[in-house]
Amino acid sequence: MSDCIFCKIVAGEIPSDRVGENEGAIAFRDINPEAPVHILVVPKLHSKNIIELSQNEESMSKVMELMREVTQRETNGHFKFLFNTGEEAGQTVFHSHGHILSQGAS
Ligand code: DGP
Repeated sequence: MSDCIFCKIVAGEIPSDRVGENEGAIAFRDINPEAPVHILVVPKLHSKNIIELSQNEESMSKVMELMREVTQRETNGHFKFLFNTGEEAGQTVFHSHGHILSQGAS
C-alpha cells in the first residue's frame, strides 16, 4: 500500500534499525521504545491487523519464526509479544505488527 509507513519500511524507502529478517517478515526497533528492548515484527505482506494476518498462514508463520529468532538473541526468554488491534486498543499503524517488549538479554 503506497501510503503505509510500514510498507515503506519493508521496501527500504524509510530507514529503520533492523534486527532481523526472513522471507516473509522484518524486525526493527520501535522509534518510541516503551521498554529496554522494544522491537516490532512486521509481515512483508500488508495486512491491517492480527485478525487479517492470521488468515494468511504463510505470512503468520514467518512472523512467528522471526519472533522466535529475535527473542532468542535480544531477550532472556522473558518478554511480551503484543498486537494492539483497533484504535480503541491503541493501534496507530494499520499494518499488522507484533511488539516484543523485554528488559533485555542479561
Ligand atoms: P501501535 O500503536 O501498536 O500501532 O504501534 C505502532 C508503533 O510503531 C509505535 O510504538 C511507534 C512505532 N513507529 C511508528 N512509526 C515508526 C517509524 O517510522 N519507525 C519505527 N522504527 N517505529 C515506528
